[in-house]
Amino acid sequence: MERTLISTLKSAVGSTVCVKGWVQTLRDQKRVQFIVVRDHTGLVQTVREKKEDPLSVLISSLTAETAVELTGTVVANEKIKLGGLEIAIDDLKVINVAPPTLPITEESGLDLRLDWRFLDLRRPANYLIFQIQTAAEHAMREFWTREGFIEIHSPKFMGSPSESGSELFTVKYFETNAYLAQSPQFYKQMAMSAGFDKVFEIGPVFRAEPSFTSRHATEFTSVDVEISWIESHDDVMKFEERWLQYVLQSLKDKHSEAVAKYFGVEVEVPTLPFPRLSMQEAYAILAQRGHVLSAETKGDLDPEGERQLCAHMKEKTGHDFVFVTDYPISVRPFYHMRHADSPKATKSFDLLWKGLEVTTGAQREHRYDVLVQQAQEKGLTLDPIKYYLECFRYGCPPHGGFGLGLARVLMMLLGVKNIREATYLYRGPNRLTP
Ligand code: AMO
Repeated sequence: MERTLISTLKSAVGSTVCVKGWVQTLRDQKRVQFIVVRDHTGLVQTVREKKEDPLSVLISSLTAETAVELTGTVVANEKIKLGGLEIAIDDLKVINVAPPTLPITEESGLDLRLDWRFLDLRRPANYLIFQIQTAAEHAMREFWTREGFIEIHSPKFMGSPSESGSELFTVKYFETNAYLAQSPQFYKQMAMSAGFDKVFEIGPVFRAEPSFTSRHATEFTSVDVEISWIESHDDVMKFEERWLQYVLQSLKDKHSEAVAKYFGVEVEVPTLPFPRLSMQEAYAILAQRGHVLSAETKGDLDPEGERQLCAHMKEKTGHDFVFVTDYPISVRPFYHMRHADSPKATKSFDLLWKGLEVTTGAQREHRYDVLVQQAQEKGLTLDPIKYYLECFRYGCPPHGGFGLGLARVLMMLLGVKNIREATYLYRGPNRLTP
C-alpha cells in the first residue's frame, strides 16, 4: 500500500492509510495500546484495543526508535493534541528493531551525540537545520541563475596551495603529493579570465587548522562567488547584501514558523544597505569600547573585536550585519588589490553577522606585474602558481568576489552555538568518524 506522510493525515480522515516511520513512544495499557509514530514530517498517535493475539504481543514488544510500517483507519478526535486525529491500527510490521537501550538520550553531551550522529539527526530540530540548508542553497541558486551566473565545480586535488595563510592538507598522489583545496579561489578567478563573467560554487574545502573552536572545521562547505568588470570591492558587497536579503526572505517565507518552534528565534530579513565600517573606524570604535587588539593579530580583528563591533552597530543602527572594509595588507593574501591612494590597505571586506565572520571578500589584483610583485613580497614561490599567474597575462577583466561559510550562516540564523551542530558530519582535528 502507498505510504501516507504524517503531515498529510488530516486530509485522509475516514480512509485506510499506511504510515512508515519510527516508534517514538509506546504506552502499553491493560486494555489499550498507544504508539506514537514519527516520520520526517511529524508525529501521530496510533491506537489498538489490546487482545490476546500475536499483534498485541508484537506491539507490547516494541522499543523506541524501531522502524515500523502500519496500516489503519484515520479517525478525527479533537481531544488528541497531536493534530486532532489518531490511527486505529489494523496491522503493524516491524521493519528493523532497535535495542531496548539507546546509546544517546536528549541529555547526552555533544561528542557522544556526534558519535551516534544518525540517531542524533532523527530529532526534528536537526532535520529542520538541513531542510533550511537545502532551502538556502536553493534560494542562492535561484538568485544567481536569475542574474546570469555560471555554476562551476573546481577540483579539490591541487598541485599548489590555494589560500596563503591557512594550513594545508597534503595527500599522497601516485608518485607525488597533492594538496586538498583550501578554497576554490584560483579556479573561480580563472573563470573570470575565461570570460565566464559571473560564477558561483558550493563545495567542500579543507583546512588543516588545529583549532578546537566552536566555529572552525577542518572540512567545511564554502559558498564562493566571483564577478567580473567590477569597479571596486563595493560592487561585490552590493551584490552580496542583495543576495543575502533574498535568501533570508525566502527562508522566512518557508520556515519561520518551524524555526520559532524548534529554535525559539525569528528569521529576520535585513534592510539594505548593510552598514559599512572601514578598518580605521573599527579600530577607533574598539578603542572607545576599551577592547585592545593584541599585537599578535597584526592588525586583524579577533573574535572578541568582531563581537564588540557587531554590538556597537546593533546599538547605533539596529542592524545585525556589518561589512568591515580595507583590511591591512599584513592580514590579507597577495591576490587582494590594494588601494591606490593608501597602499597599506586592501580593497577587501569581511561580513560580520551577530558577532561572527561569515564572509571574506575583495577586489582581486588583475594586473600581472603588480600581482607578481605582491606574491613575491609575501614570500611566495612563483613556479607552483605559474598556471594561476598566467590568467592575468592574456586579457583579464577587473574582478572580485567572496567566500562564505555555509555552516556559519546556519549557526547565526538559528542561534546554534556550535558549528558541529550545523554541519551534517563534522570534521575536526580529533574527528574523522562517523
Ligand atoms: P576565508 O579563508 O576567510 O576566505 O574563508 C571564507 C569563509 O569561510 C568560513 N571559514 C570557515 N568555516 C568553518 N571552518 C573553518 N575552518 C573556516 N575558515 C573559514 C568563514 C569565512 O569567512 N578565498 C577567500 C574568500 C574570497 O576572498 O573569495 C577565503 O577562503 O565564514
